Amino acid sequence: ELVPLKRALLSVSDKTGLIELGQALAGRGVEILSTGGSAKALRDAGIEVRDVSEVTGSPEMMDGRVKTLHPRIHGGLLALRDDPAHAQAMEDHGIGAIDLLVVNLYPFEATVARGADYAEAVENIDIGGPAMIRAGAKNHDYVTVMVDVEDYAALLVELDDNGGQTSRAFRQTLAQRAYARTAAYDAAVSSWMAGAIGDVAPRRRAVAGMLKQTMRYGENPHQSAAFYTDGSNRPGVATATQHQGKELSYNNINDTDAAFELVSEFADAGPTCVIVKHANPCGVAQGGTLAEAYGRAYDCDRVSAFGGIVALNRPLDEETARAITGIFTEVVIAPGANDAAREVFAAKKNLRLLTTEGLAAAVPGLTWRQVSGGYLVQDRDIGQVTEADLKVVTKLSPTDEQLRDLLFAWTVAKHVKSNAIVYAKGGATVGVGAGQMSRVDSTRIAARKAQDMAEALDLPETPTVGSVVASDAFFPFPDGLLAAAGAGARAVIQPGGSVRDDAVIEAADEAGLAMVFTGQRHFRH
Ligand code: 93A
Repeated sequence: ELVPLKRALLSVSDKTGLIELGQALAGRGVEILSTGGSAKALRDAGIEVRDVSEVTGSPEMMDGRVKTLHPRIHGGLLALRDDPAHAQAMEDHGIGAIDLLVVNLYPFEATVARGADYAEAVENIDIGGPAMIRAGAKNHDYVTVMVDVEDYAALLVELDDNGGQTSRAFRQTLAQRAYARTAAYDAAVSSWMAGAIGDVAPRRRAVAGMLKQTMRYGENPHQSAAFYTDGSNRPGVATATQHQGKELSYNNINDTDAAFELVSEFADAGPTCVIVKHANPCGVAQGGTLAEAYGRAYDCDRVSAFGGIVALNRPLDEETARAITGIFTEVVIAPGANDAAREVFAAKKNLRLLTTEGLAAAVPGLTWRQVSGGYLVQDRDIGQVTEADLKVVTKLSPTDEQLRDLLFAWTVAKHVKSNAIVYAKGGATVGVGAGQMSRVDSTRIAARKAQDMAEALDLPETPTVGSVVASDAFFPFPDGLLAAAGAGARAVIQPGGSVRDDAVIEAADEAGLAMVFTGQRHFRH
């Protein structure tokens, strides 16, 4: 568990903090090995250092291309100290254990960023550094690896806390960071090279994950595209089994993911169906059976459902399969499908059927998107709200049935592009307004779509009458709320938190609405 720190190898391009670290280590009696420039800097500061070349008995050569690539170094990093055969090999070959590795790679990214020519960029691809980092990180049972100046201080705290030793948890954390660094480093090299040789095809250029499929085109026919798995093997579109139909397109995959992520919110609920179009749900419903759930989801917006993606929260059965084949559908994804259902689908050659091993779990993770010159990274939105989180802010409280619908609408709204407005009634959406720049527009569009459906289906009244409404973020003004009331909504769920909350609550009271605040927002862009 706790490993004493006796011997360290310091080899850094960025020498920030090096002297302080060297002094602190030497002060703790740690033997320091180091490469050319790093050794000189330490020595100049009066710190005792052994040259790596002296340890290896081999000079740094080929302009430094070969300096640490030697069994005395890699054996010292990789040896399992407690394995008798490894210990014997160390003795036989004069290999000393290295307990701490501090490496800061050749500044490849900075070199290409300042517009260096091809030869200079190549010369700045560090080979020995990543090799040592990967070796030490693999052997984190014994070795501490630091690749970031920012971590130096934490090491000293760790040593002070543990009497000059490091804990396994500490070494693991640093090993994970180490692999993130070498992965990003090689990604930068590959990405620079793709640009340098003019090859920007996604299937060759993308470097994260494993290539699963190259596509005929991307979001549009003039864009090439590829699909990668991330190695997590989690249930989802990337790991699903496709039973029939054409190859999935870029947009199919994107939409199927949106549908599956949303239906997975209902893992513990009764039969639930989601229909997605252009990454937004156009119908979500629960029912006594899966077929009923599908029918109710379809009735929310029959026009948009045409050519949509259907996701189910339980295995596809025959009755549901028949209902789905009533219209043109691109993809169906479900955690399984029985033989009878598959037989029904077999007659529809183009319909893709995907089955997964269960639903997607709401586990923490990261999402990222590209912006010009960089990436935006954030936690996945796995925020969930339960009845206990809700705060009633109006004179009227929602009824039990309204409460169920409010939470249902809220969950759906989380998966609708902002500004999101979702009307629901009896466990089914009856109007969805997505992706508008103004919240009041989303409110009106959702209500108008419900009106359209009422006319198309010849319903006695618009489905939004007597409904509840969810808003993914607060109403900044009473206008959106009043538009929802005008459409017949009787209860409202929204995060709250606007400077004009008082005015919005007052408007709700005047309109005779019940309103609850969640205290949590679900923007989605
Ligand atoms: O040229 S290398 O790929 N060959 C090596 O064997 C090697 N060992 C360490 N680069 C190598 N390094 C890198 O040298 C380290 O990653 C670090 O960035 C740099 C430190 O060199 P110096 O101590 O001479 O400044």
